[in-house]
Amino acid sequence: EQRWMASGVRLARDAAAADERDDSPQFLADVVAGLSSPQKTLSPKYLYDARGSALFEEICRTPEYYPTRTETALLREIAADLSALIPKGAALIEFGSGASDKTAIVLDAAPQISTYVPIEISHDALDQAVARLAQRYPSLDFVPIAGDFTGELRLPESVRAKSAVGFFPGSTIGNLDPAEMQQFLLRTRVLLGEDSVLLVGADMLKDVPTLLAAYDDAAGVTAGFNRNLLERINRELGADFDIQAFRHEARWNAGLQRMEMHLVSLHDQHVTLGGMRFSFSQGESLHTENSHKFSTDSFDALAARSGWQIVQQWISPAPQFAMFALVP
Ligand code: AVI
Repeated sequence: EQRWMASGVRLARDAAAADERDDSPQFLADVVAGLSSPQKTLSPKYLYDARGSALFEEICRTPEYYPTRTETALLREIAADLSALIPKGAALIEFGSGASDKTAIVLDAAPQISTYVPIEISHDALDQAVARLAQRYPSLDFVPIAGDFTGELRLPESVRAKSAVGFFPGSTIGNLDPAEMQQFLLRTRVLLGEDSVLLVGADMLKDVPTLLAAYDDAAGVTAGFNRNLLERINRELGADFDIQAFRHEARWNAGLQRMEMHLVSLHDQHVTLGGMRFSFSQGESLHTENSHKFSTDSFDALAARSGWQIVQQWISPAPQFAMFALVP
């Protein structure tokens, strides 16, 4: 068991080394394209380097950021219902597993799960999560996959032979654009197969002050998380962003039903990156994240156009957060 684990962890590290070599040309290309568009934009997936992942964990502990606490309490409440949906010997496949904090609730409630497959872009987070869970669940098989869960994924044969239970908590789905959400759900349907269940956590529409506070906490942790993206670009791509010359802003976009994070330029300035110069005028923003909020109807419509249907749903008391169980 121990040896198996060690090789699982090594596998993730090897993939990490390969990814680090390959990541930066894509990162550079994406940043250059994002800074060249009329509304300057960066993909939220780049928020999660080691520092960004640590800051996100810290956001989850702020009093204003209700989603994590609310979803955790909801999962505990519905654990027996979830267990009833999970077949014996199933593989639990988690998309964007991060610190795998909520996984233990499902694993405790459903000891019939034989295999855990965390898929996570941050190699550090993946390694740490697997090491921690392996101690707590010594008879569980681990198949960690270091990678981007929005990309093309393949599961090893040993996993494909089992009933698949997909787990996508945290309302991470809300960080995708609508077309990406649909693509993710369509791909996941193929990946998990006909007999699968997909458990998706989704943050629900609610009053705007609650939302604004959650994305702009008083201690400034979310602001630091947002600004860290510029620090990462400076560090990894040799840019010269003046971090202090940008302020964090959380906005509610009512038309598109989403929270947005922006970095707003405090004055006219320019930034150099990869031999190019990008100008920011005072008040111009760099859009760094969307976090879509759902209603039962909007989630149902999304599932329906992505080849899934809701078989069961659980919604917490306010601030409302939902868990949806989908089947093909
Ligand atoms: C990871 N994701 C679901 C978080 C969210 O709420 O959209 C990321 C985050 N951004 C700012 N605060 C938290």
